[in-house]
This record gives sequence, C-alpha cells and structure tokens, in this order.
Amino acid sequence: MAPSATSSPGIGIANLPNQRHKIVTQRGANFTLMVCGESGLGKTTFVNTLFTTGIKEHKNHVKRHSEQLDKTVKIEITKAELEEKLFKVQLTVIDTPGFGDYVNNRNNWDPIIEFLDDQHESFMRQEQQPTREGKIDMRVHACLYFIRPTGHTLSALDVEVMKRLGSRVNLIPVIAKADTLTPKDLAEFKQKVRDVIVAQNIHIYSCPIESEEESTTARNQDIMSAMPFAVIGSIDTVNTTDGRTVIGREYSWGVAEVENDEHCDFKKLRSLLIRTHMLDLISTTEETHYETYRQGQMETRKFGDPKVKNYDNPKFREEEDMLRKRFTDQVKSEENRFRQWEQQLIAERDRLNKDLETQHAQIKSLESDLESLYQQQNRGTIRR
Ligand SMILES: Nc1nc2c(ncn2[C@@H]2O[C@H](COP(=O)(O)OP(=O)(O)OP(=O)(O)O)[C@@H](O)[C@H]2O)c(=O)[nH]1
Ligand SMILES: [Mg+2]
Repeated sequence: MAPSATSSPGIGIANLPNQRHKIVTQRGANFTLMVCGESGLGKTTFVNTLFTTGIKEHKNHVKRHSEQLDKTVKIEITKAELEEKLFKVQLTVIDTPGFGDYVNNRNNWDPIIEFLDDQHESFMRQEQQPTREGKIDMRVHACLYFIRPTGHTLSALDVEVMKRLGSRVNLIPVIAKADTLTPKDLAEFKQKVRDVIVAQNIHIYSCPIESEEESTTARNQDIMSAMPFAVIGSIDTVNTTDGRTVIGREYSWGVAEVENDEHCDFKKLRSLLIRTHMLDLISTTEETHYETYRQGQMETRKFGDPKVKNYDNPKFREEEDMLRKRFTDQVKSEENRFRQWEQQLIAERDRLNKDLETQHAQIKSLESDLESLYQQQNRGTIRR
C-alpha cells in the first residue's frame, strides 16, 4: 500500500473499498443460511435444489444424499466451499425440523430460536477470551422462512414465529411450492403476505436499493419487489415440450421450472443469497443482530456470567410439577414407614428391658435365698 500512497495525491481513501475487497478475498468469508418453517413445505428439497443448481460445480462440494426426502427430525448442517474470481466463501446451510404437526405445537420452534441465540452467545464468549484468533462462527446470516401456499394469508403460527425470527436474524420470507398456485393467485397471495408483514410489524430483511450504478439499482429493485420469494424445489432433470432439459417438476400439463423467472423467484433468491447481497447479509448480521444480542445480554447479566436458559415451556413445567409431587409423596411414605419401624423398635426395647428387670429381680431373690442358706449352714456347724 505504501508506494501508491506516496505516488498518488491525497491520502488514499479512494482505495479503501478495494482494500476491504482484498482483505475479504484473502481471508474468505463465512456465510450461514438457515431454512425453517412448517413441516412438509419443501425445506430439505430447497436445500438440495440449491446444491444441485449452481453450487455443485464449485470444488469441495460436500454432496448431500440426493434421496433424503424424509421428515427432518434434527437440525442438520451441510458445508460447502464456493469460489468465484478468487473470492472464497465457506457456505454452511442449516436445515431444521418442520414444526406445526404436533397436537400441541406451542413453542415447538423454541429449539430454532435457541440455536440462533446460542450462535451469538458462543461468538460473544469467544470474543471475551484473551486469544481471539480462530473463532468458530456459526451465526446465521439469513433465515428463509417457508410459508404454506394456501392462497389465503399468513397463519397465526407464521406471524408468531416470524416475529421472533425477525428480531434475531435477517429474515427472508419464502412462499413454498409455488407450482401449486396459478400466477394470478400467487400474485394476490404475495400481496396479502406483504400486508400482514407490515400490519404485524414483522421485521424482514430489506437490502439497500440505491447504488451509484443505475443497473445495480434496477437489479436491487427487481430482487426486492419479488419478496416474499416464491420457490419451486426439485433436483430432477426433466424435458420441456420445447425440447429443453431443465431442473423442475413434471406434470401432465407441463413442467414447472426451477430456474425460470416466469415460473418462480428461485433465481432471484439464489442471486440475493450467494451473489449480490451476501456481504450485506453478513454485515447486517454483525452490526444489527449480533450487536442487539450483545447489548441485551450485557445489560442483563454480569461479564462472564453464563446465559440464563429460559425454558418457559408449559410441557416442561407440568412434568416438573409431577416429578416434584411424586418425590414428596415418596418421601412422606418412607417417613411413615420409618416412624412405624421406630415405634416397633421402642416397644421391643421396652419389652426386653422389662424381661431384664424380671430376670434381675429373680437373680436378686435367688441370691438372697442362697445367702440365707449359707447363714443357716454356718450356724449349724458352730453349734456342733
Ligand atoms: N409441488 C411441490 N412439491 C414440493 C416442492 N418442494 C418439495 N416438494 C415435496 O414436498 C414434500 C416434502 O418435502 P421436504 O423437502 O421433505 O419438506 P420439509 O419442509 O423438509 O419437511 P420436514 O423436514 O418435515 O420439515 C416432498 O414430497 C417433496 O417432493 C415444490 O416446490 N413443489
Ligand atoms: Mg426437511
């Protein structure tokens, strides 16, 4: 940097964007994406689609099992390395179990919220250590929330979960299975979802629109106007009627194409995530969400104190009450048993003591009998 600073006028601030670019290029970036939402909406399929289209050709891709379309039952983490024009990105995708199919589905998204907070927590604790090199960072930079394509509106569950997510992470709403709605219904549904998001004051990610270059501004506008992104997930290669081979879902009426802007917003979403706005997602996570978490924690607890786990789950509370009652009952019945046993022991001791006394008395009388016999005998011998 030194030669350019001396040879060019000014102090070289104009070079800063390039410098930042260079630093990031050398170090590479970590990008973590999470998918969540109700069960069976195609989250796992979407992750597989993402890996099949676009990420596969990059080196070191950790291939997922392509047949894995079972219900996801635990948080699953997949890593891949992307490289584009010397820019390296360690991509981590987190697939989560769907919620909403339990009888009592209150709070069954808690593990997801906890996971998000835990990543901030773990990073914060590492920052508090004397050596801060080689930190492990799994803070989630973007969370795709899958919405059921009902055509009506967001469910109460969606609203509740999205509110919680939006205050912690860059939340990106996604309409699942876009091929199940007609273009007209899809457009109407999108508007309804947008209205609820505004009415309920749900925080969703919005990227900076304005840019020095007109084409970039137009592209940003185009991407943001597609929110909530409608997606189609598939890893199957199918043939269209006009003879093209595409990734999509085949129906009797034709093919729903994943990478076709006329059919869904998959390409726009992928572009936002891994091309155009990755750095913005990373920096807003750092500057907004992590900072909010850090400040919140610093205000409520002392430096170095462990995080308070807030399990306000009624199911746990019920179980805890039951356990406590069982424990008290058991202690009580044991106490009763001991008391009876003690009584029996006391009675037995008294009986034995009485026996002992009678025996003592018998011994005493026998001894005095013996004494008097001795005396009588002694008197007889003296007389003789
Ligand atoms: N029509 C249609 N079906 C889809 C789409 N994406 C996935 N599916 C189907 O939906 C079903 C569920 O897909 P998954 O990817 O397992 O759903 P999930 O959200 O991961 O489900 P959980 O792991 O239970 O939360 C599968 O039969 C998929 O083939 C889509 O875009 N359109
Ligand atoms: Mg799944």
